[in-house]
Amino acid sequence: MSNDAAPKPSPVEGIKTASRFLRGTLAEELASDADHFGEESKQLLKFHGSYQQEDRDARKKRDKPAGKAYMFMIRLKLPGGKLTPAQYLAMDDICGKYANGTLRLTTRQSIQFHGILKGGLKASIAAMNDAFVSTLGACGDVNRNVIACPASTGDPVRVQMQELADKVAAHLAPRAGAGAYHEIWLNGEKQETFAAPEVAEPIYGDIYLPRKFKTGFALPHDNCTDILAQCLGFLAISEKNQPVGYNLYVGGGQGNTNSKPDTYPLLAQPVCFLEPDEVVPAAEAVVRLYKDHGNRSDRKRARLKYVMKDWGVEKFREVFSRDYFKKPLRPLVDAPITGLDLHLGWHKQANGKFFLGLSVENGRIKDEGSYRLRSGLRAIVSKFDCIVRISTQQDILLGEIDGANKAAIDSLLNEYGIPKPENLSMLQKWSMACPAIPTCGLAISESERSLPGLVDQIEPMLAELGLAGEPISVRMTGCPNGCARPFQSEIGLVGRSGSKYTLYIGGDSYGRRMNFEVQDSVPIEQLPGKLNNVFKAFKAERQGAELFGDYCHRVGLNRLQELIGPVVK
Ligand code: SRM
Ligand code: SF4
Repeated sequence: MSNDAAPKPSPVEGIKTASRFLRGTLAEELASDADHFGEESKQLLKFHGSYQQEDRDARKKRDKPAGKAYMFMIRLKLPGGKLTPAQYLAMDDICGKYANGTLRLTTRQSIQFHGILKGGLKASIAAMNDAFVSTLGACGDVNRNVIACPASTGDPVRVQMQELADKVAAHLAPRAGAGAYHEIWLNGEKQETFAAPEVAEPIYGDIYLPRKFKTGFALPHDNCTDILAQCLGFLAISEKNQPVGYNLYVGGGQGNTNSKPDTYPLLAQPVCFLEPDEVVPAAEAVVRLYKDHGNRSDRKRARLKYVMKDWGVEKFREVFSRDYFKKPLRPLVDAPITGLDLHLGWHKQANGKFFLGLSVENGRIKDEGSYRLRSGLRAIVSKFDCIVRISTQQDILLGEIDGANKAAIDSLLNEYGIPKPENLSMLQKWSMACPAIPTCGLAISESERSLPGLVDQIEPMLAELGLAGEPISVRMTGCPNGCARPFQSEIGLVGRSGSKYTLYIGGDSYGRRMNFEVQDSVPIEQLPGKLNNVFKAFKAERQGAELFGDYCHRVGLNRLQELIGPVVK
């Protein structure tokens, strides 16, 4: 037998090609009485924007091995995180009617709905589309939600960037898949605002991409979208506040698998400079390169970042330029990343109106006791007709607000118990957690439900040291897939098993650098004490206005390990 036989494609490859452009047997299974889908449909469902999940809390409570408590998550495709007031209010209605009464803002500027039962799936997706919001391609092996700085400042650079984000999203949206989507969820009706279904996929073909693909836009002084974590990144270059083009970055990603040492997070590499009208063709060219060269046999090593890693940036440039972009590449413009804006608080727009950024703890919009964020947002959006933008830090921005209404909105925030950003700790504003348990099937530890308690313990430590005003990013995930981008944060806490986390320290607040893995399997109760040792050393040894992550990076891994000490058994 020959050794050089092509590796066997993964089973998902077969499911995609046999699916007749994402149809499979989804319609039949949707119509059946079963409370869940079979394995093949479960894979195809992702392309339509939904994940089959299980209520993991219910699993723990059950005393007999009854069937799983199936439920579904739906994720919107929302380029740039933009919603009109009517669309936001429709999404709020849907979460109350079909889901668990919460909206979950994501790290890619989208909204997730959790806890939908199979019987409510079709009605939910139809209601989203009635509000002209699609879910097609929010998940699956296609270009995912395109992210771009959400600030509605109205400056020419952001305006162009946000328009290009829409264009890339539309260009890379599934076309034949749109036919399946309309048939299954919308009774064949075509939604006028979305691209018309086609009979074939002009870019993806019937095999789609080897794996998920992620695109982001950012500015050098405002990397709020973490573009170095993206498969494809466009960094806006401007002259005299006018957009002149984009530096192209390729090959970032966070996910890795504990049992596979050949998987790891990687930062995107700078490739070339593009003029604005080259952005869409370059996006298509990178996607086509990935389609042809990504690994289709091992889904754990199938992301574009591994093509970049295995080839190196020089070979990538050569193949990209010759075979896909089909033009010589222009040299990069010198434009280092120098900042990141959370866009919280009141800001003036170019048209004289205002936008207000509100910090949403771990992206969860809910009503709980006196904290009535969901009702408060509903009241503000309906009364003042504000546009809504979601940030990649899981926060919400309300825009197009008349200056005369600012005071009334501030008093509504008080009435609904919604904290103003200036009254929140820096730590809370700079923290993010993924959903993890009870909805995520891949979680090995808690995240969204654990981080707030940890933040509560760490805040007073920082305050006592006079460090409460420092921007220190803390990102927690329930497993190493990295959904809250923990490997680029100053403090990353990654679920290892149960209540133990791997502790990472030393990224920077602007997403330019990976952190160090400092200690594995740290029990959660030991984390505050260990971190406090590092905060104390930072306080004593920082140089000038050095930021926490920069200090940690400077002193290095050995010093950090010395500071945190061994795990206490
Ligand atoms: Fe993620 C899988 C949630 C952003 C890397 N992610 C999942 C799933 C769907 C679990 C699953 O496959 O069964 C999670 C659903 C949990 C739930 O109950 O809702 C999930 N990911 C999320 C969200 C909601 C986290 C959040 O706190 O907001 C984010 C939704 C983004 C969106 O709106 O599209 C989310 N996921 C990310 C990011 C951050 C980003 O894109 O900037 C990453 C790291 C970047 C990257 O892709 O490398 C990320 N998610 C993953 C991975 C690892 C992929 C890999 O390369 O190995 C998985 C697992 C997988 O794909 O097999 C995953
Ligand atoms: Fe689930 Fe892991 Fe992503 Fe958290 S990081 S949502 S646990 S896949």
